[in-house]
Amino acid sequence: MKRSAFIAVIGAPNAGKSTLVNALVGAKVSIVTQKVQTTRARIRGIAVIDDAQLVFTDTPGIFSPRRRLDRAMVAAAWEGLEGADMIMLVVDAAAELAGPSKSTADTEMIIEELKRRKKKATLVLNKIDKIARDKLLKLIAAMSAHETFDERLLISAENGDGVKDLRKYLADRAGEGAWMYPEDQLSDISDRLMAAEVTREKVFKRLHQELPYESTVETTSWTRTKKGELRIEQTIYVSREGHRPIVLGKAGQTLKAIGEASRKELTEIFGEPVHLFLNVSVREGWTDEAARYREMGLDIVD
Ligand SMILES: Nc1nc2c(ncn2[C@@H]2O[C@H](COP(=O)(O)OP(=O)(O)OP(=O)(O)O)[C@@H](O)[C@H]2O)c(=O)[nH]1
Ligand SMILES: [Mg+2]
Repeated sequence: MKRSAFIAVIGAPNAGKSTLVNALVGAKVSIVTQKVQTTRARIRGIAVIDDAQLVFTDTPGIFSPRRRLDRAMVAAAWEGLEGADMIMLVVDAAAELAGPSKSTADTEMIIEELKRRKKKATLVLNKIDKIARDKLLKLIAAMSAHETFDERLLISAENGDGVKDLRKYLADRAGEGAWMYPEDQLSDISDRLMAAEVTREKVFKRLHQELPYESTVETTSWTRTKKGELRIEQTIYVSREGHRPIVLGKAGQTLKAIGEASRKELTEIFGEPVHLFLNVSVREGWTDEAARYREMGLDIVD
């Protein structure tokens, strides 16, 4: 008899959810940046531990949404709980210890909502590499006051501390059930979306302020050259004319660097040479277009 479990991974923006899902899967399935609100839609990462298949749902960070795109992202995160056998709440332990902040307020709000929904969750205190041991114990004690948590685990998704134990803990709790994915499948996103996400990661890493949040990347063409090599075309949508020159950079240097970094990673991911062509398109109001949301795997929420 096989075992399986669906595990939702939720938390405030920047808590390290995507880093953790990648670590649990053992491959990069979800993009990671230093900026908040990197993940926009639900992405499944799949790991097999002996007879158990664990299907992790990485979700967008949960915060108080204002813009339309934010609302769609937060709704997608809460929908990640539907059908989940277990919930992991990932918390940036270093941020918690640093005192009240946007991050701690978001975490507090998520805990309240979990309580309201009568959901139990496993508390995963992340980024312990940034914290002294004695302070951690205090933090655990403080967080233990919440009856929402069935278990508390300390990890560093970045350096891998505690990740093996967490994986085992989850695998041990998986119930009997058929595997939902083929044994070697690592994620549920298409190659086209994965390619767009990788380029979006580079956009997030190289551009700042509101620009990353007002941009999106779509794969528009996926073909083979005469020699049979992979040729990918993508469009970076921005919402204002003034953003185009910023994405391009002086003499096109910024766009070139984004393309170069993305191409390099795509070559690794797909295991073959990739020819990548990037266009920049100004599309005022793309954040109100259903088609743009569909491409990202999101639904518009009013
Ligand atoms: N020091 C340290 N940094 C970490 C750890 N885990 C994640 N990070 C960093 O935290 C930042 C955010 O990581 P992500 O994995 O993108 O966080 P997220 O929760 O998916 O963020 P959103 O998708 O924006 O909600 C990145 O710069 C990571 O490198 C950790 O264990 N230790
Ligand atoms: Mg993320």
